[in-house]
Amino acid sequence: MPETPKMFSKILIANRGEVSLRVLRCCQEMGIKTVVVHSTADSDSMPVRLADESVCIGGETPKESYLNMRSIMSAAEVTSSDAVHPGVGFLSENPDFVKMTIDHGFEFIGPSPEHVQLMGNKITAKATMQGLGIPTIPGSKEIIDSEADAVKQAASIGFPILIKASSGGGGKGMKIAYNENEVLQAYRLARAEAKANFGNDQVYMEKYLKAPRHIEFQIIADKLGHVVLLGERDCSIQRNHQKIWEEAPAPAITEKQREKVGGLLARAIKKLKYVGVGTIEMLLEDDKFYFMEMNTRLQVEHAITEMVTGIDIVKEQIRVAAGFPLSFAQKDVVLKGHSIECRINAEDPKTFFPSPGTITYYHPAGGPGVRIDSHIYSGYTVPSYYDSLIGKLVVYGDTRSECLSRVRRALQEYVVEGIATTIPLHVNLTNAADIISGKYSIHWLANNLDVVLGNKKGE
Ligand code: MV4
Repeated sequence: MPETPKMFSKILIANRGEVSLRVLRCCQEMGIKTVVVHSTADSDSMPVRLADESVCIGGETPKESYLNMRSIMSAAEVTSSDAVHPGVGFLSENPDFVKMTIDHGFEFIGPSPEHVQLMGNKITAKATMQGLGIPTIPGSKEIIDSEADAVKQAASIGFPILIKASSGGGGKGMKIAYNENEVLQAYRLARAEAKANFGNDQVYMEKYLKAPRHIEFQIIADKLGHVVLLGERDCSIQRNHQKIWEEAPAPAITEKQREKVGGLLARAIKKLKYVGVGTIEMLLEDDKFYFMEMNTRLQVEHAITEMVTGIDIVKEQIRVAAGFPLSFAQKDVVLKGHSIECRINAEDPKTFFPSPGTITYYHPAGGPGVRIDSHIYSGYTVPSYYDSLIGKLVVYGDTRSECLSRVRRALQEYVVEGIATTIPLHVNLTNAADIISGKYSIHWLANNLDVVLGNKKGE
């Protein structure tokens, strides 16, 4: 007999910035006590101020603090926490951290270490999903471990080809070859880069899709075997693999496509006995979907899915980790309206250089359909040690057009002084013809920098 689940009394949040605050707010609403761990650079952060307890776990660099597993375990132990929420980035997809958390007697708010490991290896992830009937990009079945094999496989796949690192993600260790003369160099470079970045030089090969869209499906699964799809997001507007602007639902797909692909994915996830929130990243080209990667954590852009489903994804994530069933079934999930997220980064909007420093004045936008998830405040100093995300402007509208108008209006209201931010870049995006029409691929931003930098009107 399964035990009756018991909600956590205290959760340790092993992260920082806006996501730490997002999880903290959820815990407070659920009546769960919070422990926020922080580096010496984050002692005066908003999540630290709002938490029931906080523990300094190390120095400014991520390695000393947010990646310091032992220090985080000690903090969980001395505060008698029940569970650890890893947030996004840092240790959230590290199977050793998941194992360590469980071995110390805490619940990990996320999937099993086996699932995290399976999806962390892109070759095993792809083979698994293919075995479950998910379409994948044509390519090598296995690791390519010789130059002769690289040449042979490339010829059989057909050019252009893309070589990817098995431990990759984020685009590191990816090399394109447009013809047979480029294969060997691409292969050598991909292996060297993979080795340098991940300490693992295993690579594989795929047909290179020239201008796909990045569409990701949000799923959530409980320990009783229920799997529910929460629709999808288009995250094609990105720069150097950093997402900048995301939309839900994806403007380029039909209800029929959503149901077909979404159904396939939900059934695959159920067969895998996956538990927790997850995102299945797909590429869409010429009306065909292909599996790319699965992220086994909460994502920054989860909020736009919350806006169009009315579901608190973090709350459900915590509930399923504690062993409760999902509080809704697939038939209860109805996508309504449209949502857009603008990532507000502490970056120069023309050079994209980081712009840390003190915020001298802060006035967040408000009004109908506007949600801002941000840890910043007037007088806050953005440290230089971490990624540059300082907030998310998350907007809802009954239609995509109303949503866009609200994004434009909210950006006019939003004031952050003392540091440079990407707010002006988003203003230009909202006025670009291809953004207004919703016709863009993963290369749109790189190909339209003159529009985004305000040097050219987007019409
Ligand atoms: C691809 C691709 C085209 N063809 N695979 C980027 C990072 C990693 N997650 C996989 N990525 C890609 N894989 C094939 N066979 C293009 C990309 C890609 C990309 C994907 C999604 C969002 C932005 C991107 C930017 C550049 C390349």
